[in-house]
Amino acid sequence: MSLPDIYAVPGLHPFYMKALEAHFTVHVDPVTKDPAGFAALAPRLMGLAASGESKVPGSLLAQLPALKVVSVFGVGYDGVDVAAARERGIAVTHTPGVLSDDVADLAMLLMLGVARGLPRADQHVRNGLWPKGGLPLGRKVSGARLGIVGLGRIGQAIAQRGQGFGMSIAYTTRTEKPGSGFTYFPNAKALAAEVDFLIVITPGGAGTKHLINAEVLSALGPQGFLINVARGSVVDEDALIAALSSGGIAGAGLDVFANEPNVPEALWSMPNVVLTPHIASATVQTRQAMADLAFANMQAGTAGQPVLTMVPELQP
Ligand code: NAP
Ligand code: 8YV
Repeated sequence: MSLPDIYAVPGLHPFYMKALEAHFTVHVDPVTKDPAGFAALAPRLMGLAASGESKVPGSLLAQLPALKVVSVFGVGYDGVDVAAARERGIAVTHTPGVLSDDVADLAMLLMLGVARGLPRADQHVRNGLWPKGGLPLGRKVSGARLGIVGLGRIGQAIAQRGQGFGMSIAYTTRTEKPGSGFTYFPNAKALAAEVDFLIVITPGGAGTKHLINAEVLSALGPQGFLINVARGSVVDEDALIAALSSGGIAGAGLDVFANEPNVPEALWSMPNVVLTPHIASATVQTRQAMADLAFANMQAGTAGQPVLTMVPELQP
């Protein structure tokens, strides 16, 4: 018996691909790879496998009449046209929760790394510069004021870690979380003005585009640090580069960028930034858990069974 056909975006994580290939006939990027054959294949495609950064526009969904599920390997799904999926009765799933610890860990790593100048210190030793002198002093993290933009699953995991460092915790969200025990600010600017470190961990998409703009960075001020582990679109990258170059803020730790995998060259040589290539969930353990969940959603969705983790907008 032939295996059900599914569509996969290019570059999916190998753990996810391996599970999919054992149970489906996986067609990677068939629109681009075989445009002539796509019309014949399209009516057989029952699932679409994507990553958190993938673009899945309504125009693609419209070409897939048999599609039952879009299973995203990632918690963010801002590239998926969820409204178009709803209109066509297509389920959209993601991988919430299983990656929260890793993303929170990386946020702390970036915060500590930029505050204490870890990359520069490492290079100092490796380049044999230690005997010639020391380094500028860092910024103490323990006991400092931490602001979190987005207090969802990952934001709460960051807050717990911040408490472990004796930090005071404040946050902003669209709706106040009275049970959290943390100090609420109604917007990012008001929060930025009251903290030393501002960590951004909201979803991407139109609702949060440039939530962190020149005004917010100005409120954060010359002693403040910005950490972004959310999506590049949430921060106005030009405004950030201007603030970093002029001393408008003290430094930044960035895992996500506006036009990945391209990072503005202006950031490359700045000593007051720490840059990572969107690796917040990139551990063996977490990527396996994400693959297991994304695969389970694909299997259930294509079989017409209830999926495990539907995106909130499509939950009954
Ligand atoms: P979540 O539980 O849904 O939390 C999202 C939080 O963002 C909620 O507290 C929400 O507040 C807040 N929020 C949404 N829109 C906002 C706005 N306009 N202003 C202020 N706050 C807003 O999601 P999660 O699991 O924590 O994941 C969050 C995001 O992290 C993902 O969507 C993804 O983009 C990003 N992420 C990045 C990586 C990486 O590799 N760097 C890995 C995983 C996730 P309300 O409750 O008020 O709506
Ligand atoms: C992944 C992410 O790197 O979950 C998300 O939203 O951005 C990350 O965990 C990504 O989805 C896998 O490519």
